[in-house]
Amino acid sequence: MSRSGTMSLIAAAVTIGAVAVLPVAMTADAAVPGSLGALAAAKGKYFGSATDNPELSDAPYVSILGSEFNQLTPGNTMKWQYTEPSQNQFTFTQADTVVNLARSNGQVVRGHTLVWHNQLPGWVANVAADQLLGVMRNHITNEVTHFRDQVVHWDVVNEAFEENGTRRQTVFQQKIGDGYIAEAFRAARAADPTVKLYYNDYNIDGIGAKSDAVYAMVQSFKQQGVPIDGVGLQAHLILGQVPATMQQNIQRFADLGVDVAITELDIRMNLPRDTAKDTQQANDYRAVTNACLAVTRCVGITVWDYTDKYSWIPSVFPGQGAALPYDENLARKPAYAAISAALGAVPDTTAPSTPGPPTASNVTSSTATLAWTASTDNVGVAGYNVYRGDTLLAQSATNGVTLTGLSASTQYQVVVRARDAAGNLSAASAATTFTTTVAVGGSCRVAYGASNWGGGGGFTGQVTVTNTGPTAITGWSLVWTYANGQRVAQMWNATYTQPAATVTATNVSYNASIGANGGTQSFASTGRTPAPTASRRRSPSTGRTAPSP
Ligand code: G2I
Repeated sequence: MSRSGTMSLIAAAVTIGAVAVLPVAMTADAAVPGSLGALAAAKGKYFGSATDNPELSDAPYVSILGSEFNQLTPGNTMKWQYTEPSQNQFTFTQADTVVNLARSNGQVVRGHTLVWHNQLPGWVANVAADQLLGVMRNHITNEVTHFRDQVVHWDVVNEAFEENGTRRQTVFQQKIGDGYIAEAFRAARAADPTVKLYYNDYNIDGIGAKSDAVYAMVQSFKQQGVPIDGVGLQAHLILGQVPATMQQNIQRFADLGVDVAITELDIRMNLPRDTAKDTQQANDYRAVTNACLAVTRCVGITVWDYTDKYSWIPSVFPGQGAALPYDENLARKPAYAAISAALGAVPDTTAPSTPGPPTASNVTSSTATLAWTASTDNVGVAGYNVYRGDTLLAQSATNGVTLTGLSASTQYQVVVRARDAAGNLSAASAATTFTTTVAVGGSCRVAYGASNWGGGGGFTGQVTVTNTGPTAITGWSLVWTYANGQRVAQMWNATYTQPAATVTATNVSYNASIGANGGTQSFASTGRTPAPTASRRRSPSTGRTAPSP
């Protein structure tokens, strides 16, 4: 069978099944319905992500990596520094880990990269000029042979041009000369006759001096029969600066008879993110996706990792970042929705089912725990909103929540509505009513001093209330009960009532406030005999205490 296009292979693998010549890793048929990978596959393309070995211990990250994308690129571990750290000592362990993960996910792999001036082990620079071509061929032969039938593309040569279109003066350029790129492609073809061979670079996304130079090289390779199959546009872009000529540029390469891949897409912004930047970024991702979709030979898009958590941008461009479709908490950003929509996702207009009525438990003066029967949704329930009337009291990712900050001694009638990721809200559940309990809180200490006068016919009382709690009190009453028939005769700095044995003394306007953590207020009284004896008691209630004199 021919290898005329990556996705025709994928389609063949899906429909024909086990075709002997097909690498297992090319059956990118496991994409989860609705994922970016599945949507792209339906358009005959892939949507992939770079990844890197240290990230593979992050289980939530790996879960999305496996379910959302149908193509992976190892971000580092296929590079020369990792694969041939000492001359002719090849080690592919880390890259194999990524390839095996991709295979288990049914994802195709782009090989990145064989010949690059960066991340080269130090020994390469010391190779004699007349030896370097042989060393480069040996590297290519070993790596391409190791990954034969495991990768669908190779970035054979990476970043060989300067911005003005001249050749970058790398060690390969200087010691081998202009012909090194063609030689690299020939060596790769000799080691694997069917893998797609790419030239990959940045700032060749739109038409300009640098992409013109790459265009001229591809054109001459085609004329001379140098085996090149594709051009990788890295697309490390800046917010609001998707080249207007991107689609035209993709098309002109396609017209030369090569495939085009968007190989390292990210769109960076000046931090911090805000809504306007997120919207612009979504528009930019849409534009890039549409540019690829518009050209049949644009075979797919790879984001240079999918989450801001693992982006290379902030360490290289200080103050910039947030360049990817998922944020650092692995939540989808507006860019995700824009890509998804551009790839043809059908908008979700189906609301979740109505949740069951909430039941309230553990009701206190300020909190209550609610639980309800979960809703279902055609795509997935994203969470629940709890309302009191029109007021949103709380949101919850699960079918339960503890409400906090409620008012004491207050009746609450609440309903729950489920929501999905598209923002569809279910109908409201049946209502539940509960009443918060009476407020308690704070604490106070009361000091009471009394002395007899008038030959035992009366007494004076002096009371000091101390607020031992952490919050100030405004308005207080002190309640106590006389044991032996005493009556208040007169009171200063408080008003009082004494219907029987129990006295309630309440602040007057000028001593209503008692400061936190030890603030005090005092009042005094005279009373009729016999004088009481006991004088202190602590009570836990705010500004209300009940000493038993
Ligand atoms: O620079 C962005 C990309 C431009 N196109 C070619 C790509 O291969 C390149 O990828 C980046 C990786 O994403 C980075 O992860 O290449 C960088 C090196 O030029 C990689 O950065 C290196 C750091 O510089 C090292 O300090 C670090 O040890 O990653 C290494 C592994 O984490």
